[in-house]
Amino acid sequence: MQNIRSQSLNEGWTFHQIGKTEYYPARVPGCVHLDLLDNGLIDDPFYRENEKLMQWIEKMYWEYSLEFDPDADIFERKNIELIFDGIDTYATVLLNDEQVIQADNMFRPWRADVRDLIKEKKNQLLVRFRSAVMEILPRIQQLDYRLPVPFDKQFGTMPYTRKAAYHYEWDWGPRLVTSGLWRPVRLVAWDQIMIRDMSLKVLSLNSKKAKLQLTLEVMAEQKCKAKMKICDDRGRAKENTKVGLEEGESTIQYDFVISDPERWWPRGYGEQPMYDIQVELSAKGETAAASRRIGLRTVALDAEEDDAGRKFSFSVNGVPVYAKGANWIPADNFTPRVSAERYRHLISSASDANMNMLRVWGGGIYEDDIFYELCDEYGILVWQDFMFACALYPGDDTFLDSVREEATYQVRRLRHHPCLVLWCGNNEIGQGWNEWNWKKELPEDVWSDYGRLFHGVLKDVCAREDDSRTYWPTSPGNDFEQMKEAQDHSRGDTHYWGVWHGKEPFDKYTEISPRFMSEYGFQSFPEPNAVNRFAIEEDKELFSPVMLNHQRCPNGNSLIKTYMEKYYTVPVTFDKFVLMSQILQAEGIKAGTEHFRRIRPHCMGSLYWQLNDCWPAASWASIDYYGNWKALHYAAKRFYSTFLVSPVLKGSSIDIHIVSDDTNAVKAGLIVRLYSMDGPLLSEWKRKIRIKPLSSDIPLTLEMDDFPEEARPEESFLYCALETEDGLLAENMLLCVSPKEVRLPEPRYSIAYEQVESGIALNLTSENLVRHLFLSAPDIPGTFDDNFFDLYPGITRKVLFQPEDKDLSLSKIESKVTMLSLHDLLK
Ligand code: BMA
Repeated sequence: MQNIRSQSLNEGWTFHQIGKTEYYPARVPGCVHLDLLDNGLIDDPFYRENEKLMQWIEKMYWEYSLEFDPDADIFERKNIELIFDGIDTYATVLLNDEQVIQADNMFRPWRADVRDLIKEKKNQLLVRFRSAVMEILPRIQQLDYRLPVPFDKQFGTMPYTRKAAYHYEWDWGPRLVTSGLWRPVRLVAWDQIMIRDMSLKVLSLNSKKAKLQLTLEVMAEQKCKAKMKICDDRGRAKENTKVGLEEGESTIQYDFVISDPERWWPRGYGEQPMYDIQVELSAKGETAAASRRIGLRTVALDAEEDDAGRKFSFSVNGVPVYAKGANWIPADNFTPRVSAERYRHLISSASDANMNMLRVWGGGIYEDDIFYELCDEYGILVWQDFMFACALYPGDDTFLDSVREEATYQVRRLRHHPCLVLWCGNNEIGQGWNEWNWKKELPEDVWSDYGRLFHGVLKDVCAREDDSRTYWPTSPGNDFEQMKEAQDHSRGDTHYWGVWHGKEPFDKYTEISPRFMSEYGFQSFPEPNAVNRFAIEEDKELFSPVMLNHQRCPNGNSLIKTYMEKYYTVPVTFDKFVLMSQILQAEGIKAGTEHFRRIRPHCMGSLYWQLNDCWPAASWASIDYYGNWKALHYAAKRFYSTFLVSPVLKGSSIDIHIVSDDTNAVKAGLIVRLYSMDGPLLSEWKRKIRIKPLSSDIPLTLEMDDFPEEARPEESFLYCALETEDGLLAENMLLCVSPKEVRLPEPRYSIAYEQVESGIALNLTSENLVRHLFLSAPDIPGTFDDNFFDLYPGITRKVLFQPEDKDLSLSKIESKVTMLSLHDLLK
């Protein structure tokens, strides 16, 4: 962030297990599991049931060491700091045999002033990790009660340690309790001045000017006057001024203006211009520089009471934004190996599926900087939980001080990102207290501790460090107070698990009317090629030990099967079962999401559970661990598009809903066709309509009694399209009976391949209805821009395949593409 002298200490580490004599090379940033894997000391923890063999690792103590020489340019300076951006978790750091850090929280950096300890040559840096489990176990054995935990049932140490909760197992992830230097290590040195932190706040914003407030935290060797320069990469701000610095720490505040500002918008509402604001401070012959990339926008959460309960509606630059997206979990059990490319793939996939919001859920990590940078770039809003989930936490001063430190650091690190729109205290703890028997089983003190943490420490940190965003204490939450009753769907945000955990049918979604749906989900398996990467042939059975190991939701596989029996039939082969599970998931979530969009503005958000996976497994994710889009993700691209046409069967009437997230009114043609599934068109309705901005309407209602006699419900379907002169805005279809009763015809479609500039186009034309066509090109790495789609009689669909190897010939690809539709799965 600034031009002070800095030296990376990421290279050259070794590690060993305390009590053993073998030393091995280690990776920093990294963790002990990755180092054991790199050195061939363990097998891939994700393969088959290997996870079970890895449980010893969490109980061991590990030592990481580095011998280093500081750069001459560092060694000469008056001030030298050793900085660890992240230590996971209990560790003592020694430099040349002197203890310099005692770490106990993975979510904050650790620094030490090492000027007096550092030597010109051969410095010994040692980091001794203690087991996060063993550190806590003896302590909690003394207590009269245990704090409730969702998954770490055997030991129950999770809430006592400031470490990612999902490391201790979750209902979509393994138990792999890591230790290590999970973020970079470096030396930082300066003589006179150093900028510790830089923040920028938008004070006011209109089309003519943006008024910004700059805050700098500065360290100075002695009291002095400094010159301050502010500029930006677009030449809109230019300031030269003088500021006074105290000896030690000073805070400088300075207001300035950017003229003719270009505003930052969430995806779908406008562009995402960013300004790189650079600051230089010069004093006593030294210059310290810092910069922040910001976007200019205002954000507000309207959580006022209304006649229906309590709203939960975000607006950006004054425009109400319907939030469309999913919940984000860490992209790996071992996050240090998540590359920038993997982050980009996931965030761009969210954007490609027309999402505009992700919720960083509280059982994982405060994400890497790159996550928020990508969200800024793609216009994806971020709902940020603090890292607390599904458990109660201690309330002693040491714990609260540690959280205060962590939260202050994280809010300061992230507050300049335009993507960030909400701070949320925790995941499901208010709900847990009121709905999961905790209230009955635990002393009242525990609930007071909850108050101290979520209505004291975190609320205060947010108010002090970032008053531009709302702090929402818990999700789901009814209001801003400490939650006294069960979640109320008419107030605040909702987690609805009646479908899936509650075994309710998909159409139950349409019976609830939340104000903002922040969690709902349904599981599926990753595609056959992905399963092959963690399982062998004999494992490919739903209840095999390996498949059960890669399914962490109790009864998850039985639940998928039960739902499948209800809506379709269970295919005979495992590969087909896997594809069918994806179709089921896509249909279920589609039913929910379309409803939540139809009831706007009563409901102003839909975030399904969950976007991604941390290992290869059956889960609620729409993108598997390897980055493959499941059927749900392709469906999301359709059901989250700006315009939605959504037909709904109500008794014998069919309402055709049109939902628009466009800020402009649009003139369009609505076309509804009743087809026999075998091809013939039976009826057609056409309407010219004007779609109001940011709206949901029913421009057309059909009566099934008026349908021609040939339209047998189990053999006909309704096709809906919304068109303008420029092309198709949206399309959708409706079955008139449950999928189980449908009699799908034998598919009759043809395919023509065409080499186009960006890859290979597949032109698919069908004579009859083909449902959920799945295209794959085994052994040819590449992506289809659409998949698991329907083909409608006589309508050609163009799908683009982009092979990674751009030189691959058309005929090679042609011979490799395979196609399976729902009809094939039911055979
Ligand atoms: C939600 C989440 C997670 C969990 C998911 C699926 O409530 O907050 O705790 O993984 O349900 O059960």
